[in-house]
Amino acid sequence: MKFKSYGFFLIVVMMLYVNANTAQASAPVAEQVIKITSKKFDYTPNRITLKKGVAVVLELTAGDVVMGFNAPDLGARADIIPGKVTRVRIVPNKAGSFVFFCDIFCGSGHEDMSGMITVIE
Ligand SMILES: [Cu+2]
Repeated sequence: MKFKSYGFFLIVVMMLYVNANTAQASAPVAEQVIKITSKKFDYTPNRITLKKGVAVVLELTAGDVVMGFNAPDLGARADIIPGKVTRVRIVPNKAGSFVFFCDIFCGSGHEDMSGMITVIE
């Protein structure tokens, strides 16, 4: 009887061990999410620092009217529709400072609606 329960204990330990290892191997690495809100004529935040080669997801929302988000040097562009969350995934492949701006006319002040993404090594 004593031997039997010891065997059961061993099996449980083995199952936990296997389970722990599988969980470790298959757990996806969560990508950092950065929320950016836009309204006439600002992005908040308008300065973002990313790491080269590290993927992030920008969650863009618009407070009042349809806005654009365009970071041409990083190959990222999207329309931001009020009431919707627009997700843009960026994997920066070069270090430097890159401008992003609104490319949908949203009123007088639109031309100054921009921000900066700094990518560090
Ligand atoms: Cu605009």
